[in-house]
Amino acid sequence: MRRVLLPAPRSFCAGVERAIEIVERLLERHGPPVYVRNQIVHNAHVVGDLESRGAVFVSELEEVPEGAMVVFSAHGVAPAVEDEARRRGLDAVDATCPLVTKVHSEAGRAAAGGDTIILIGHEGHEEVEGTTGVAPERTVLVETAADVDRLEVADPERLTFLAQTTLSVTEVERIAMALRRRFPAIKGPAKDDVCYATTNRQTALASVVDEADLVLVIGSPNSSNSNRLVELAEVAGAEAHLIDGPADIDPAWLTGAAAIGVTAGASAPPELVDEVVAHLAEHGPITVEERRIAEEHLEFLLPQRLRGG
Ligand code: 0CN
Ligand code: SF4
Repeated sequence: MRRVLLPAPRSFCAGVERAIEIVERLLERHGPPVYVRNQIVHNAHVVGDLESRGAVFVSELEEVPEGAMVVFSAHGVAPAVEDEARRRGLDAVDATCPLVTKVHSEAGRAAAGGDTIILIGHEGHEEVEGTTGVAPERTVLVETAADVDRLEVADPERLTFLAQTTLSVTEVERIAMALRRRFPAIKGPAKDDVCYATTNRQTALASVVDEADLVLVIGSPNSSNSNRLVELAEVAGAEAHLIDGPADIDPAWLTGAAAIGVTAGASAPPELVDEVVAHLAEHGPITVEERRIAEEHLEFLLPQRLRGG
């Protein structure tokens, strides 16, 4: 009998649920179209579903008609984008996760205090663009511990480091350590900026990965936190694949896999986990074991104008 191991927590986090609910409520109250700048969260199913209900995803504000409503995605936007929305007379609704907003506030505070900000993150990711945009002239991106050696800073006594919320916890710790070693006066978050959901999904997967021959991570290719789960499994020596859903499963992967770990990134809907497990059951008898390492009860308030009802 094949074992299916389900690490928990997995799938939607509080920030993703909030972002999706914002778009849903706007669709209900105002009817389509509701414009959304970038993918509301990095998941093809979520985006496809909202699109079918009247959401229109755009990559530039220019694509939004004058005076229309536009939602900013969970990953946050640079202040310049907010300014542009205001200039164009758009009605902007901010679905940025409050934990990303918190990093923006820290960036603002550090910059106001005259610090250079060392941002740990991946170049080109939307969250990095947004956080960098808080103080673009004062922010330097580092992606690896090796980047730390190459850093040139104006004043090593006036530095603050911050991080993208959806990175590998171990990798961020490694980079933070390299920063502290090279710049002993650097200020940084007490722990790190990697959010509770990213951390929990990594810890949960780590608790089962040694038992799994194969790990399936449900998530879309552009989802940072989902990719970090695949990496974690690979580093631990398991074969791992990122899948958008059951259709992506290659039957050849299942041959000889006696124990399969199935998890999902923070932007992947929980129904997809059920669908993947049902698909695995079609390939022979399975037992399903959930392994929970933490409970998540966090819920974020909706923007004021969307509360109630
Ligand atoms: O997959 P996501 O939409 O985003 P990243 O992991 O690529 O940052 O998950 C939600 C996370 C946020 C913000
Ligand atoms: Fe917020 Fe973390 Fe979820 Fe991103 S992964 S939306 S930062 S809770």
